[in-house]
Amino acid sequence: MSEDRVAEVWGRRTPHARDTEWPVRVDQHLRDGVAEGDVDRWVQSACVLCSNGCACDIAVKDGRMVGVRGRAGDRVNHGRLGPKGLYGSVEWSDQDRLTTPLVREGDRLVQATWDDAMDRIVAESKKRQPLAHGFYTSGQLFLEEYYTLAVIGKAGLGTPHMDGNTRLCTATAAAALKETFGSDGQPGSYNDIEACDALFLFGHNMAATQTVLWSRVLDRVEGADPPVVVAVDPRATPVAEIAVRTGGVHLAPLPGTNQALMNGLLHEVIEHGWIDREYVDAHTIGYDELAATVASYPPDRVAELCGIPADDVRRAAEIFGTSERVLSTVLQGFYQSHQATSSSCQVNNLHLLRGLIGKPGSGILQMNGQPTAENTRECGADGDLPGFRNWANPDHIDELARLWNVDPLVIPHWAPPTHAMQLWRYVEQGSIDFLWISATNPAVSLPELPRIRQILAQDNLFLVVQDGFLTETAQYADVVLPAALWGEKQGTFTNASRTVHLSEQAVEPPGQARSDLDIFLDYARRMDFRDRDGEPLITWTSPEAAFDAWKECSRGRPCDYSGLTYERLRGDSGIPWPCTDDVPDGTDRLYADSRFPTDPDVCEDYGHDLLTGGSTTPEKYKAAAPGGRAFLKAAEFTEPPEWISSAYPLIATTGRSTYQFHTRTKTGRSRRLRDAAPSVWVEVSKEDANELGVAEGDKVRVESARGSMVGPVRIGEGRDGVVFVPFHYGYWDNATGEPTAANEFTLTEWDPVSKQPTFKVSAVRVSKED
Ligand SMILES: Nc1nc2c(c(=O)[nH]1)N[C@H]1C(S)=C(S)[C@@H](COP(=O)(O)OP(=O)(O)OC[C@H]3O[C@@H](n4cnc5c(=O)[nH]c(N)nc54)[C@H](O)[C@@H]3O)O[C@H]1N2
Ligand SMILES: Nc1nc2c(c(=O)[nH]1)N[C@H]1C(S)=C(S)[C@@H](COP(=O)(O)OP(=O)(O)OC[C@H]3O[C@@H](n4cnc5c(=O)[nH]c(N)nc54)[C@H](O)[C@@H]3O)O[C@H]1N2
Ligand code: SF4
Ligand SMILES: [Mo]
Repeated sequence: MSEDRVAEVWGRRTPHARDTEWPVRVDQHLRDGVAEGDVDRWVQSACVLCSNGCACDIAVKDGRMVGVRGRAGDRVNHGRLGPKGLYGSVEWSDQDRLTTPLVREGDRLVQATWDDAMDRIVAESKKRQPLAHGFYTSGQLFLEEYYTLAVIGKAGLGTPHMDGNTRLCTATAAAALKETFGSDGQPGSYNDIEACDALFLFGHNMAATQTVLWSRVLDRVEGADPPVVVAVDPRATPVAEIAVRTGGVHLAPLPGTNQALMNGLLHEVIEHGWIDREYVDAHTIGYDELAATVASYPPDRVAELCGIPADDVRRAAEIFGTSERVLSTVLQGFYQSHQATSSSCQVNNLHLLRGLIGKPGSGILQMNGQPTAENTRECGADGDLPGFRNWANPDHIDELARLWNVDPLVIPHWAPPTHAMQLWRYVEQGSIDFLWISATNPAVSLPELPRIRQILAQDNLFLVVQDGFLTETAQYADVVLPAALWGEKQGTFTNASRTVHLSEQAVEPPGQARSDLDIFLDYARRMDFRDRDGEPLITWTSPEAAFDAWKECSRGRPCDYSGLTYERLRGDSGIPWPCTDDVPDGTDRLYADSRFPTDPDVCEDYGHDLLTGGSTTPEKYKAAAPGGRAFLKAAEFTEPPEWISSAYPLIATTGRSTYQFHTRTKTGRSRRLRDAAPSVWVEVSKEDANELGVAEGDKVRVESARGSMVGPVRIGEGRDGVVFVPFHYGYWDNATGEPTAANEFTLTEWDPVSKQPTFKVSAVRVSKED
């Protein structure tokens, strides 16, 4: 493949008409100096550099991973891979990896044996009560690893203090789906892209963050009967460009005003009668309250609140209201905000009002970000209970207790599971003083880093960090465990549209590194967790056996895996759940029958007040008698927790670059990706640059009430008053020692329902540095 996917991010177009198959285009990249004939074998997998989960084969030569190739027959990518997938998948694999455990001796980390490292962990663990333990995991492990960790936490130790970095990522996707439909579970399908007439992207820069999915959109845009695109993003992203080009709208609301905008769109849809009354009456509850709430959001008011033209609100609503088939996607521009769940629920509401769900071309994709975030949620490694079970429903607890053969009282369910922001607070206060971090780098990715560094550095904290690299976070650890990464272990994971892939082991891990599954199993063995009959609690020792155990746990639940096997996943394509004996090929889209999992004995959650986060009691929920209908939940707009002032006159928002993934442990080790986006920048509008007296490339400091970072100015096309900083560039510029992380200035606030932090809105000042 000679294309340069750094320059041509989405690759060659393969345009096609509505309702026709997305053509195949196979992308391949081999490391420098490797020719196709050199490859010893190709090993089946899927990309783990975003939630799209593009299926690929890994090229292996002499026991090394030397390249990747997209899988032509897979439903997700039809052979394609994007820049990160092509250039970022394997190059990291033999660069400064952790190869032995490390333990702390004074202020140094020194090499240790596995026995020594694990003995230390187990000794510290046994010294403590269950509630002194916290586990902070990821959206980047495999399903088998999460399920094992969840069983350890819930049935072994009995601690509610477990969450993933998915709290920063897709907690709102889960929350919005639970509030509206009763349970997590992606309603839509990627196949809806082929069939839609209008595509709405709410706070989702798909062109940069799911590049292969965006090439799927572009192939529709350039084919016959293209869809109209609407972009909701304060910045002029490539998505916004296409919105304008297709005759759609680019709505650029002020950060933090999504709820006002959504109320405005709903207002228009209701006002013009663009609703399917029959569908609403038969399949939803809450219409009257929704209509009453949005009645006070006419376009002129919304225009003022959001800082956008009223006619754009009208036009966007008209597109939603009058297109035959509408597909919506939602991501961090909505999720990382103070009214995250609420504004994301309004997207669900728009679809329900028009009955546009569960049909080809009409769907909702409450997106995921990380490649395996779906599994964190399903398996309960985010604190929720495995299989989308409801912690407040005693029957669900009993089911798990029977499955694991433990006393139901062992399973923590006396209060909601501890969310990550609370978990970090407990660590700060010292009530959790054993913290085990796996596959995440919170010293860069959590908000308000000056505070996080203080928490990590506390003397009384026993900190375990499990990673493939000596990350910024690992530097603080008492014990560092070297993990085998993607390609070095076997397991499954599920993409944002419920498609499950098997990733085979291609090569041996470096040195003594072990899979996360083996590490968790080793801990369980050393802790000697037992079931009710005195038998070992965890009976599996291989990924496939863990998968089989999970299948039983998921049986009968919305995320039913019971029809899947490793063998079936070795076919041409991944398979979307639910997959059972009745639907052996999986399920393309949910809710085709307009029946939602809201029955009180089925639902994953009894719901919340969207404004306050207050929980609905089981009694109140049952009294509403949802009976398989979806909830239309409403909320007023409220101002963000922090807003501009004379001291901090600009709003900073943060996000991603096409070429880097998060804290860059993998993409930063790829020469092409590193060169494409080597260092941080600060994006400001032309007008703001003039006002600040800065030009392209000038060094500026972005400072909030909490901290500051420094970077060169890039003049962008975004709206005035808004500064954008990518969050990939952790800590300090090695040459200058200056802080480079966006999270130096972000704040410790979160959405009341999903508890997802508000990375997208901080009040800052920007000043020129000498
Ligand atoms: N290249 C790349 N791709 C990735 C990742 C990566 O690190 N790099 N990470 C993966 C992960 S884990 C995730 S979660 C996804 C995230 O994928 P996205 O959500 O698409 O990415 P972000 O850049 O965080 O935010 C999206 C957009 O939200 C806009 N925004 C900011 N504030 C607001 C607001 O108040 N309202 C609205 N409507 N929009 C706003 C930003 O301008 C930005 O363009 O990407 C995944 N894919
Ligand atoms: N300001 C700001 N902050 C943000 C965001 C934002 O938009 N703005 N976005 C948030 C979001 S959506 C996300 S998802 C987070 C991401 O934040 P992090 O999760 O902290 O970012 P990563 O760099 O992906 O860290 C994952 C770590 O896991 C390791 N790893 C990868 N695979 C494995 C494995 O198989 N086993 C083990 N043990 N380790 C592994 C990697 O080496 C890496 O160190 O950042 C959040 N922070
Ligand atoms: S779109 Fe995501 S999953 Fe697909 S190749 Fe790119 S980074 Fe990998
Ligand atoms: Mo994420």
